[in-house]
Amino acid sequence: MDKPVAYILNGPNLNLLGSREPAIYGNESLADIEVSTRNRASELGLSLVFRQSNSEGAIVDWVQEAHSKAAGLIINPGAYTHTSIAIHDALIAAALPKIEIHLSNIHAREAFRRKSLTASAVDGLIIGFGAAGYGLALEALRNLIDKRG
Ligand code: CA2
Repeated sequence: MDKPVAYILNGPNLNLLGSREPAIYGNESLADIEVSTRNRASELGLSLVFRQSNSEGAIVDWVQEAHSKAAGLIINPGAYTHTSIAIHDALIAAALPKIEIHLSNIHAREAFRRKSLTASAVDGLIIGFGAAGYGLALEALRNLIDKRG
C-alpha cells in the first residue's frame, strides 16, 4: 500500500535560517531541517513533500494542492501567521489533519507575534521547540492521520 503523504509548508524568510538570528531560530538551515524531517517521516511511514516560499499566493496554492493530494499538512506560515486571512481561509477549506508549527515561542516575543490568524484553522500547534518541533509535529500528524482512518 502507498504511504500516506504529509505536506510541510514553510513561509517567508525561513530560507534564511542558519544564517542569522541563531539565538532565536537556532543554527540549523532549512535544508538541515528538511534532512532530519525526511528521516523522521520515513521512520513514521510517511511520504514527505517539503516546500518553502516567500509568496503568500504560493502558500495558498500549496494548501489547496494538499487538500487533494495529502493525508495531512504541517505549516509554518512565518510572518504570514500574524497577517494572512488568505492562508487562514485556505486552511479552513482543506479538510485534512493540520498542524501549525513555530520554531520560536511566539507568545514570548513582540506583541505583534502573539496573535496567530492561522491557529484557529488547524487541529493543534507545536511552538517553541526549535528545529526539533518539525519531528514532533510529524509524530502528532501521524497520530491524527491514524485516528481519522
Ligand atoms: O518562530 C517561527 O517559526 C516563526 O514562524 C518564524 C518567522 C517569524 O516571522 C514568525 O513570527 C515566527 C521568521 C522566519 C525566519 O526569519 C529569519 C529572519 C532573519 C534571519 C533568519 C530567519
